[in-house]
Amino acid sequence: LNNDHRSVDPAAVEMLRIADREGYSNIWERYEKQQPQCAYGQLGTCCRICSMGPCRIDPFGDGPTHGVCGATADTIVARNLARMAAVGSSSHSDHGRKVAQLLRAVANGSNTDYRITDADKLMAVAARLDIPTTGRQQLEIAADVAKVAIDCFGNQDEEPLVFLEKYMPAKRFARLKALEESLYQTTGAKTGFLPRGIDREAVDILHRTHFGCDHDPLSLVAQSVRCSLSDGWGGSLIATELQDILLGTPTIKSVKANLGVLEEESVNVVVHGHEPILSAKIAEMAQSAENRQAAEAVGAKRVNVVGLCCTGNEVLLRQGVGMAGNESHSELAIMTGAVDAMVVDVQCIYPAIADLASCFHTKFITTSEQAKIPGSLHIQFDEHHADAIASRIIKTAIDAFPNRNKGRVYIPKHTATAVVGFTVEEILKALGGTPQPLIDLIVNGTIKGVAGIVGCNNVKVQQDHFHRVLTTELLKRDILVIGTGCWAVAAAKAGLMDLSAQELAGPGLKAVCRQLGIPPVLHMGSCVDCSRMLNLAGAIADHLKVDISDLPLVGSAPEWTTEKAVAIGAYFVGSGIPVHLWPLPPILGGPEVTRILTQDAKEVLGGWFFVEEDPVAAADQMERIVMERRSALGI
Ligand code: BF8
Repeated sequence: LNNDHRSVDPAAVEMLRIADREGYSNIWERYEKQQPQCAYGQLGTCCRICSMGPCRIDPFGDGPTHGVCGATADTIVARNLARMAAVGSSSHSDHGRKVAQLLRAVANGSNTDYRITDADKLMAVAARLDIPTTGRQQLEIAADVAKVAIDCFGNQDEEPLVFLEKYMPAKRFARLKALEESLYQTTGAKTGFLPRGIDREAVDILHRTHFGCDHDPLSLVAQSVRCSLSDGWGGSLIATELQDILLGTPTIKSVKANLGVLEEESVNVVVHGHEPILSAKIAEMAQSAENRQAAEAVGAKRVNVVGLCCTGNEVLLRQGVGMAGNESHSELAIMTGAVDAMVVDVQCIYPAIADLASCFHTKFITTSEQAKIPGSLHIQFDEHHADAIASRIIKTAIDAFPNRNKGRVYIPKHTATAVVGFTVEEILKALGGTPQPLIDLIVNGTIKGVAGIVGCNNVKVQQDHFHRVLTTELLKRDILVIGTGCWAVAAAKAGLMDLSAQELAGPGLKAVCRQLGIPPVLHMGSCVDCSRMLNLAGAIADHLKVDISDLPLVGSAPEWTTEKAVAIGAYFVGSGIPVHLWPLPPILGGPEVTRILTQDAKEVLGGWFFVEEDPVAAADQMERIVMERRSALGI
């Protein structure tokens, strides 16, 4: 069954057989039709910035070496990379902005559909931001937290982002500041690494990559890192922290993952996208007595809300909602014929779903003004009327249920159990309130180090293969694996987050996991929750009074697809964490950019990128980095 070049997931393989038989279009089939893909695009040497172009640089030196304006391959590659980082950062950060605005609305009483769910988290965030809490009303404190967050977006001063300054470990902050100063002294030119305003850093990239502005690869790469840091320690962090305040900080729980979470006898609502302000409400309203009765009235057992991708991760961790799959599962879920509604908000949604859904009774519902898809049903979400709109969406799914063609329904039976919800708070709680026990285990070599993985699915790679092999290889080597996003879904589906996965770990890690009753692979959330990984790294670094780049930590983005992954990779590197990537990023046509990112960054930032196509070799390299860092620390 697993003998399919498209996926290692048996549920996917079953669905792909149906797709082949029925002729359903899907990413794999459309990818084949795109072959051969443009080599200039793959190398990053295609420029479409002005109307004298498009220009392209021949990397083999047979054709033009400069664009019409004179731009070199390195300028073109660096500009394209910077724009990817700006788009990725903007996507995460704009998500964070909406959460901050919602917190403000809850605090001032203009939104009553949401509330402060986690008061302890509110206090912890306020304390971090030096907002006074003693003797003050909860909503007053929430208003102040929201204001600091919102101000981070529009800050017009030259000072660094407040969230970044308050959360980033002191040594890392000092290193980036010193780097800016030393570059100024040695070159006489300003190069910034510490972000100022979240919106500003993205606009800065749009400006400096306009025709005839910044052509210096180093300067463009530096701004890409700065903008990405405004995502990791800004927009994404704000999204995570404020979602925890509003929706609750996830706690450790056991859940189910894979297409088998769909139920033949229930109304199935799949939430897909990124913003839990919507998906958490849908999961909540599905439980209302009114909706339960409505479902029963059409002959269904219940309304079964399940998740896909990152918004799936959000409701998985907070509400224990079943996880239908990662990115490449989104079309496969529709092909089961058992999805009554797929409800999407923003990011990582294939527009092809509209056509596919039209072959079934499935309602494909878009909800965001920022993500409209031709062929879908648009039900505009408005957080000020969230309960009513979520209920309307559920009613739409219930109304679709009787139209289901039962003869076409096929749900693969596969599910795996996953223990998830390892926020920094839960990890510290398990360790007795301090990172010291984890540090001791690392120092005495029981655990060699920690690998943080985030990644998508990418049709260029067999679905989940890289995720599974890399993760398993790292565990074997006593490296604790933490992560988020579609990688986390892959790991959950593969059973790597089940307690039985302890058996796959090396002796040290296995003993620790057994003692704590945890799996060796920790699900920390959605992609904005990569900020949780930064915070864990930061907590350890601050505890030891060292820089993140001193710690035996390493990152990877296997099967990466999106511009958000570029931003995450760049803010890991900017935070001092080396990052593995596969497939190849579109930079190899620029030798100087490639050198900066894979070599020079090591010295300057303490984090750098490396690429490796083979998951076992990638694990070898990651282990090597961990061991080098251990010996540099003298442990
Ligand atoms: O933000 S892992 S495909 S779903 S980009 Fe998208 Fe990639 Fe999945 Fe979430 Ni992250």
